[in-house]
Amino acid sequence: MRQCDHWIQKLPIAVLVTAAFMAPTGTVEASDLLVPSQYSTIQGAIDASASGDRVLVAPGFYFEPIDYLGKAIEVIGLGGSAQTTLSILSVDSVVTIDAVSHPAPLSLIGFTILAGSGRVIGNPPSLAGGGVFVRDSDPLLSDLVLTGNSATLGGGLYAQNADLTVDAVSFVDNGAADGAGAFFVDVEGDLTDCVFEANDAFSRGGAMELIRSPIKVYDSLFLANLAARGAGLSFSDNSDAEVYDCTVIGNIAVEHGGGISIDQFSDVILSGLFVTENEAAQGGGIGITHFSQAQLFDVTITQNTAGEGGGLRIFESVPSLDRVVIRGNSATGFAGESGKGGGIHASLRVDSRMRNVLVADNTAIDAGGGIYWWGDCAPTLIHCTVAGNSSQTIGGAMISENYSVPDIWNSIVYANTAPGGSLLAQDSTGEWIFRYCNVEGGGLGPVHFLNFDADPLFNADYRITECSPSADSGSSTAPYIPGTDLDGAPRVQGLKPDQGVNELPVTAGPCFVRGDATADGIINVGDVIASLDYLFIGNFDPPCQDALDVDDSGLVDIGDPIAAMNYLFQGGSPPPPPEPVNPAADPTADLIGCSPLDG
Ligand SMILES: [Ca+2]
Ligand SMILES: [Ca+2]
Ligand SMILES: [Ca+2]
Ligand SMILES: [Ca+2]
Repeated sequence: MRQCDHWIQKLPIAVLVTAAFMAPTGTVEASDLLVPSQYSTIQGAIDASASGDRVLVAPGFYFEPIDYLGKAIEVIGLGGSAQTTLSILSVDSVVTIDAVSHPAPLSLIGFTILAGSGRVIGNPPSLAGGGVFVRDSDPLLSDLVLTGNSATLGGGLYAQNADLTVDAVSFVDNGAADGAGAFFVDVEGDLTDCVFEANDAFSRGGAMELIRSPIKVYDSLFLANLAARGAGLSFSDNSDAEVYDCTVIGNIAVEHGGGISIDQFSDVILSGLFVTENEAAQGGGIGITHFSQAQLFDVTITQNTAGEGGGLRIFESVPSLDRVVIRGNSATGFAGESGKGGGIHASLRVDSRMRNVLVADNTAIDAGGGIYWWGDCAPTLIHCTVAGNSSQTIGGAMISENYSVPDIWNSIVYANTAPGGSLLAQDSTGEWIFRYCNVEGGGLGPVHFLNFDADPLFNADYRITECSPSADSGSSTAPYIPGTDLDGAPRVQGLKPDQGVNELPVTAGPCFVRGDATADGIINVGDVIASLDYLFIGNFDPPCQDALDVDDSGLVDIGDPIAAMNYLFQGGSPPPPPEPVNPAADPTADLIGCSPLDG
């Protein structure tokens, strides 16, 4: 048995798992070196160790920089980060893991790492990795608290040319020029269950800056960090990273990307994110700039504030958005910015595809309460709802300028406000194409297909409700119809897709009164006349074709006005449901529609 067995009962579960699954390899028997019982310092134990060994550190406060000296060893604080602290006074990284190529397990587990200031690298020289410096090595970093460290690059952690596994690490109150919590260059790997709080970068990446680093981040919190750009996360220079199920809250960027900045050819996937209460001069929630192709899926961007682009600012980039909520953000014009684009500010060839996107309750001090499009933008919006937004000038819903032409399908633009008259607005070169949309006040410009204007019957979250005229009023010919709605329900239910972000179940679909062809709530001779007109003259455009199917045969033909007359004048039975006391969806499925666009 190992001499460390008496420690086992004190080991955190993560350490036990590590010990069980990472048995040392190699021909020489691996050893456990105990600090302070066998070696008075951690470095003393490392000096005496060989690759494959473990250095097991008892709880306490250790005041020394440690360097793995290129050895593949595990350095484990047996009491965990809450009981084991490592710090230094000299100008150095507290922990250095450099050029470890041996295949044995390499890890740093169970320490609070405090007050480091980094190692000198590069020319001109920078200080890198105040707390932990990793280069040319692939360590596991687990159960660490990196706090009160500073450096030029990576106040808490600097990693270069590494494949990291970072699990349950807190980065708190670190400072740097770039990447105050962590700075990654040419790094792969995963971060899971991490917390980045109150880190402060002078330039990019208050919490984390990634350069050419396609890492994956899971289940982490980015809270109250500061930077010039990307106060939470900053991705630049081809960082094709993926971020899942994270919360980004209360971060502040002096310039761009309060919560997240995605810049310079970075194709980032953001999924399951909640981005709220962040601030920046441009792009309060998220900024996507310079040829980046982010994919946002199931992302909520709410209550963020910026000079322009309160929720999202997109510049010269083509992100795609699916199932995204952009709500309650504001463009205030502060920091000398335009005050345009309360929800989204999109400029210069933003040819994005946006599906199931709710843009609601955003405000702009200047044009474009919901969305501001400028400069050759040709986005396609499918199943979007733009509602409840306001501007203090023009374009409460949206504004399209400088040769931009949004192509908008199966969507709803309703209940937006602006004092400048038009709720949609455009300059002399901007344009819109609306198809199969419900647009309050109608659209602007010459190219529109089959739209109408009728109260969509929103609930408090801008979902259409039972009997909405937008039910079954979208077109199945729209491009890129998504498989689900914003809430994950099957997208097409009933005869046709619904307009806007949500799809009603068949039973809540278009509502009508059978026999009431004129939709005035009464079945009388006027309905018979309208029905005959529809069948034989063609002047009558029925609000709902299904109301004409008096006998519910699934066909509208001469039998229907005959059935109506029989009921009205001969004492025949009334039309089957839905009846005047309870307008409802058709209880018997057929191929007759009930949209204002049918007929
Ligand atoms: Ca439908
Ligand atoms: Ca009637
Ligand atoms: Ca019939
Ligand atoms: Ca029927």
